[in-house]
Amino acid sequence: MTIKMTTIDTMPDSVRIPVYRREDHGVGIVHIGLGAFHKAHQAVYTDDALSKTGGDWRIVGVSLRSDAPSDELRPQNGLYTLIERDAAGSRARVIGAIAAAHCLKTDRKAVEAALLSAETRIVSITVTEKGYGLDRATGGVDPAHPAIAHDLKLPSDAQGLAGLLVWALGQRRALGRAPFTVLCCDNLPENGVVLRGLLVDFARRAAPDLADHIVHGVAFPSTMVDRITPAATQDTRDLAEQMTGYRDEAAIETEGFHQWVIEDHFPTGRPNWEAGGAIFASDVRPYENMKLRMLNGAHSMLAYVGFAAGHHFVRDVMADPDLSRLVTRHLSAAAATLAPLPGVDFAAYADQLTERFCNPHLAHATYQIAMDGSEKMPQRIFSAIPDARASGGDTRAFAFATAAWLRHLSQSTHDCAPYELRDPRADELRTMTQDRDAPEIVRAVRAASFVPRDVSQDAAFWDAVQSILHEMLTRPMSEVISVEVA
Ligand code: CS2
Repeated sequence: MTIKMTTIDTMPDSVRIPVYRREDHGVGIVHIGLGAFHKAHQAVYTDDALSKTGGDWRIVGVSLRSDAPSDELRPQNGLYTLIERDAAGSRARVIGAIAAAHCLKTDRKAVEAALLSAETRIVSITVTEKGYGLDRATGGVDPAHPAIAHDLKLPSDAQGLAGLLVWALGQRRALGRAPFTVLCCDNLPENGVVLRGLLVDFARRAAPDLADHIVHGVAFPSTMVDRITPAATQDTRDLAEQMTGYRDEAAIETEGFHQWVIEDHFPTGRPNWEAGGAIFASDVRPYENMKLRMLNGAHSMLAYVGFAAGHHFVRDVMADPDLSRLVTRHLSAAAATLAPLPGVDFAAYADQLTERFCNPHLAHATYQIAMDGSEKMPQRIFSAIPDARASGGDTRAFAFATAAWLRHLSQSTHDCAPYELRDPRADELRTMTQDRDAPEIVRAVRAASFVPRDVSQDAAFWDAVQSILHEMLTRPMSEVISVEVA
């Protein structure tokens, strides 16, 4: 008989369970973006902190739109299984850090209460790059982003992140409560600075008296977050049931590796995340650049090239010797653009990434990584190009990655099955790329708002992109890859 995961009273000994009494610990964090990544990363660090040093740091998880995450977690009292999978095997662990789960759309009152509670000292966020409504060119809000457009009218039901946080910070000030620390955990460079700029711009437009309060009174530490976490599937839930004996609708799987580098600026306190291995640094930018350009840059390149070459998962891409050489090339080209980081050997980091990408137990879909490219390419690929130029380095690897992205946007199916283009700018990108040749595509995309001005002006770079793209649009990807590595 299937036992649903509502308690963990009879877990097998092989499954690690929380060693703390959950009910003894209050809530200190509201987390917005209750997806697999949060459950595999910040919630696990918090679980470790609670196990080791306790504190009132349990988490109220919030999703802005979908009620699936809260519907899965609520009947399980916030408990869920985390399965770590790598060469050392598969290990199951139950995480107890999530105290409650809500969806803004359906449980607005509960979300508002959590954001305004005097006990809430940190609001952490993983809404993915596209969730912010950020205008890359200005660093402020994009008034065309649907949630921003709605929230700038100052409705009583803010839908987007900026509107909700500015509203909550304003209410807290009116109630005489200290502001919470805002902790961005998405893959954006200087993510704390970016989020502060976004909220200040939103406030200037919608609630000007709050802008100074946000600039001077609210802390926005930056962070580098890392753990490869594929979307959970039926296989994940079946594996969790096999390993624990419980049916867990909220189970997730991830790799063994995890990393979190955080700027230590928490005026209202924080959990002892060091217990889970978090590193506190005065400047996280070098770590962010390393991770964004090496891990995420190589990920995007291999996803676009691999998907077009017929590989469903990252592990399949890595099993293809030519593609794996392209990954190695990309990693070393990206490493060459980085300022030295004391104590970190980029070559060793690249080897570790290769091993992580090869993880045979993780079914990480290339199509998943390929989505939202217009939100990912700037920090993963474009940001490296001026640095490569400045150091006299080669930009071929970045041109190849860019061409592969453009080919993906064109939805050319001469050598693969039709697929849906998933990107918040899908309509605009389709107009720029579909049924067009390489020069037309390059001309249109080069001038787009999400391409930084210095990259847009790099004629030699775009010449290379155009000639690679021409090959990609006229020959099967497998042939283009063979020629590229020859
Ligand atoms: C991936 C990331 O989907 C993607 O774009 O590159 O989610 C990646 O797996 C994580 O950043 C790893 O920490």
